[in-house]
Amino acid sequence: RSILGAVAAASLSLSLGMGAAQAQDKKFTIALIPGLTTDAFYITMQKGAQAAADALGVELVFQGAPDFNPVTQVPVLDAVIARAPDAILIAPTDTTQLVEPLRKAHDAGIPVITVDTFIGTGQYQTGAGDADFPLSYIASDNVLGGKIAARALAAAIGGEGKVYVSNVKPGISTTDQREAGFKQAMAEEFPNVTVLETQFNENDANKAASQLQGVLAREADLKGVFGANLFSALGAANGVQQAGQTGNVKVVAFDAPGSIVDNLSTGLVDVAIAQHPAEIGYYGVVSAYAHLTGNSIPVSIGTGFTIIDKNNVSDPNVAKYVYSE
Ligand code: T6T
Repeated sequence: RSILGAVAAASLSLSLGMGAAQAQDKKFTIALIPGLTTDAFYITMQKGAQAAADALGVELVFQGAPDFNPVTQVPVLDAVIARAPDAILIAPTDTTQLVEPLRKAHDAGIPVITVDTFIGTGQYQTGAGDADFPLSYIASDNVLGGKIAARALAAAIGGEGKVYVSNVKPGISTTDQREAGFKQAMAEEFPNVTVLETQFNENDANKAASQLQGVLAREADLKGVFGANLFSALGAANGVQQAGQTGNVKVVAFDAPGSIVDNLSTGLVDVAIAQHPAEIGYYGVVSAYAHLTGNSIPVSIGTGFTIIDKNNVSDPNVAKYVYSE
């Protein structure tokens, strides 16, 4: 390496506050614990995290549970803590039930960053001493996402009629916030839309499909449904199709796996709101690395959305946000 190159590298290291030897010699291990492993959203997040890990020479460990549930996620977290990684990135599956399990990591000196979901209020590093110990929260703006969904569904149904939210279960920060944003926008902006009682499906698309048919049996003039995450949306859309109501009952989907996006052209799904999970994973690893090399990091990082419908779905700049399976 030229002297100039060495000087440039050294001054970069210094300006970022990291010792050059530390930055070059230590290979960090960063664990990523998703909400569940078999979900295109988290598979896409893993890809983004791996891209950052490769660029930074970090070892990424991806370890999760087969379903979105604190009962199965906490043992995975305990096993990861026992391996003493240099940092933990986690999508906590419950705002309260993951607080004490994650405090164990914090008490063991392992930095915690939450990705996608948060614990407590999601306000970290406030000095409140409750669930404020994670260093950063990296995610979509889920309240805004719910408002976007409300506006899209209201437009699809012509601004009036009955709709409901197909959701997972209370206690998950992301889907709680999407429902809140959806209801707020409907109440403030669309007085002629009636939002019926939320149907909770425990992240089971089959349950979401039968709930759609149940609501339709009770409310024959149902106009639309907002699926607040991948499995809620997929199930609701399947329910509409099975009921022979494609195009009559409008579907706005949060998340954008191929199985949802493929249904835009058939008219079964009107709009898919793609999150940018690869960016969440990427910035998760970059932030952990920055912290581990002596830099301060933002307490929250917001990633964006891409709104997909039948008119833009084949644009490569849109299609690149369809999730990996
Ligand atoms: O919608 C995503 C994620 O943001 C949410 O926290 C849980 O569900 C998904 O993983 C989709 O299945």
